[in-house]
Amino acid sequence: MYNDGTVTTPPEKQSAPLPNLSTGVFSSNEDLAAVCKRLRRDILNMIFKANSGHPGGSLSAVEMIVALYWRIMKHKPSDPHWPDRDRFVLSKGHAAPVLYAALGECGYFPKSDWDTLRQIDSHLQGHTERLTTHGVEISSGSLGQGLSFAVGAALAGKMDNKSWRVYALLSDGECAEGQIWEAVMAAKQYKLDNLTAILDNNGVQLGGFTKDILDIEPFNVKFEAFGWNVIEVNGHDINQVIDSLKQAQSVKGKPTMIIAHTIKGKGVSFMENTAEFHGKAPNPEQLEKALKELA
Ligand SMILES: Cc1ncc(C[n+]2csc(CCOP(=O)(O)OP(=O)(O)O)c2C)c(N)n1
Repeated sequence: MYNDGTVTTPPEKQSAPLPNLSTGVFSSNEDLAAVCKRLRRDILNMIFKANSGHPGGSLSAVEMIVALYWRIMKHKPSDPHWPDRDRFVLSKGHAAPVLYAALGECGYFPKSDWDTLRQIDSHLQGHTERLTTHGVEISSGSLGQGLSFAVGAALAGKMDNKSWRVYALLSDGECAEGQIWEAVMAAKQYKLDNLTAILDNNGVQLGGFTKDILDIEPFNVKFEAFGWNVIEVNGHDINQVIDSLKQAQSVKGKPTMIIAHTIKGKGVSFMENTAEFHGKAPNPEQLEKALKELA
């Protein structure tokens, strides 16, 4: 358990030392395409081992998570509660494996913990748990709540004159929740230019295509009408994602919504653009095929 802020894992099981240990702030010059592939393999391996979990919406979010954790956010894996850290809010909490993959790769906890995904007593539950997992800012489960949390955090940062920023990752099906739009209005009202949300717009949810269940498009004019700065990117072009996140940092007086056009299940041919692998683990043959495609 990590709820007292201490790491209880024996030192020999800790992850490899991180770059830039003099400041503790994570930095890496690693090729990001390689990092993305590795995260996709991590996600599939941990979901396979658990024999349950959400591969589709985890795989679609890889480039956004890597852009944030490897290039954009100020964060210290050795000090998860560092007061000056940027805050990341995983609003689409079922995509916990992509966050666990990044946190493990960055050194927040030993990678061997991935093997405990979804087990009783593991700190890596199917939806994120703020009090037990280093690096997790919000407990999740109910879609629609994360943006409100992010608005509160961004408002607190402004009131205290802090320079840290807040990032939130949403999903398209999640935007059917009315609470998202309440938070969208509040963020505009309070001129939260320290808040950047990313919409993982993969067009597929649990039961099929979002347009067939509740068609929320066009997202761009909706968010603009609600007073947000809107940027659209190919969510699998990591350079576009990084550029958009940098642009958002210089926008004044309003929050930014990055609409990332993505593919559910990205990187694994038989998982792409289908609801079948929204919440299903691969079987041994499927895992083998997927890992070959991601080699
Ligand atoms: C309030 C709420 N209703 C239903 C669910 C069950 N649920 C989990 S994931 C999901 C579909 C999510 O689809 P989407 O938001 O598009 O996510 P992604 O495609 O990125 O995985 C649903 C309905 C939930 N977690 N919370």
